[in-house]
Amino acid sequence: MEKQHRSGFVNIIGRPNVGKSTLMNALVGERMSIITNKPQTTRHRIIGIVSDDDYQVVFSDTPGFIKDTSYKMQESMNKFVSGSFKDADVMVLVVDVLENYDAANPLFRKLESINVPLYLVLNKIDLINEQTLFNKIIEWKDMADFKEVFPVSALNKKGTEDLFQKILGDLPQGPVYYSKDQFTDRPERFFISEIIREKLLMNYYQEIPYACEVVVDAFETDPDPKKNLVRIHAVIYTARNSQKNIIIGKKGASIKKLGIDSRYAIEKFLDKKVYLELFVKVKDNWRNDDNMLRKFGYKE
Ligand SMILES: Nc1nc2c(ncn2[C@@H]2O[C@H](COP(=O)(O)OP(=O)(O)OP(=O)(O)O)[C@@H](O)[C@H]2O)c(=O)[nH]1
Ligand SMILES: [Mg+2]
Repeated sequence: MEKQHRSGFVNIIGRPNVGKSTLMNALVGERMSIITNKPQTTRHRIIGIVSDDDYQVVFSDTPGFIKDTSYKMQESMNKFVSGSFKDADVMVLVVDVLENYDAANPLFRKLESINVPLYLVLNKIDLINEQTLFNKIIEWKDMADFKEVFPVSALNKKGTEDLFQKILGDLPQGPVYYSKDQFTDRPERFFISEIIREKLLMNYYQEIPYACEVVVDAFETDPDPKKNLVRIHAVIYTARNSQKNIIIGKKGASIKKLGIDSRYAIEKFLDKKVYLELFVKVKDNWRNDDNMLRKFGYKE
């Protein structure tokens, strides 16, 4: 008899900077979500699909839940997190093993309403010793109705395969949601804009990268296949003119470096040569502007 097909949605949630995107990339085995050492790196819900003949797991990476929002953009980011509570077959809460439980955080309070298997991932165990880990497991294990606690180092892919196998066991019988050769539902353009945003976060300080959004508005493959070349035109939107000047830098030095770093990473991602043009535009206070948030995909 043929084996039943199992499938489902596995949604990864947690506070900013705990390693959700690193975990999702480790589980999917692809570099999909951008990762930086700064909080609020991920701004959208990004899916990564793992398929085999008899299963399909659809992982969702989500933005880190922001306790105190200052912009409408962050409210939208939190809405992406809330949305992930509604369609989950399995939920994975990721915490940094060094963080403490915060009873006042609405994210943790929302855990009570989850009625699908909920796993706790204590991430970054490479940073602590066994005694500390033991204490942390005791501290966290009863904070919600966790089906199991997984000590993990997403960075070193330690413990991630066990987690994957456990998740597979929880998946209900279900249909093939996406084509079996598909890794995600977003176009290449989205991932390219994310790579540029990753380089913005790495190259600029304080508020600057947070005030930026990147839109790829042209993506053309050279008609000559021997060239193996794509031409990309991207716009970096900033919230103020002074930020635009900082992005560009003295005699354009800063944006030149950003362009080089981005091009290198995009070439690796696409496995093609890339010709990249970056432009900077100002959209005053776009993080509170409903129209701009719609244009940038933060609102319906
Ligand atoms: N030492 C260590 N660092 C890790 C581990 N997992 C992730 N990190 C680091 O933690 C930082 C944040 O990782 P991300 O995966 O971007 O975290 P995130 O939860 O997606 O962050 P947001 O998108 O901002 O919410 C990066 O510097 C990662 O390299 C781990 O297992 N061990
Ligand atoms: Mg992230």
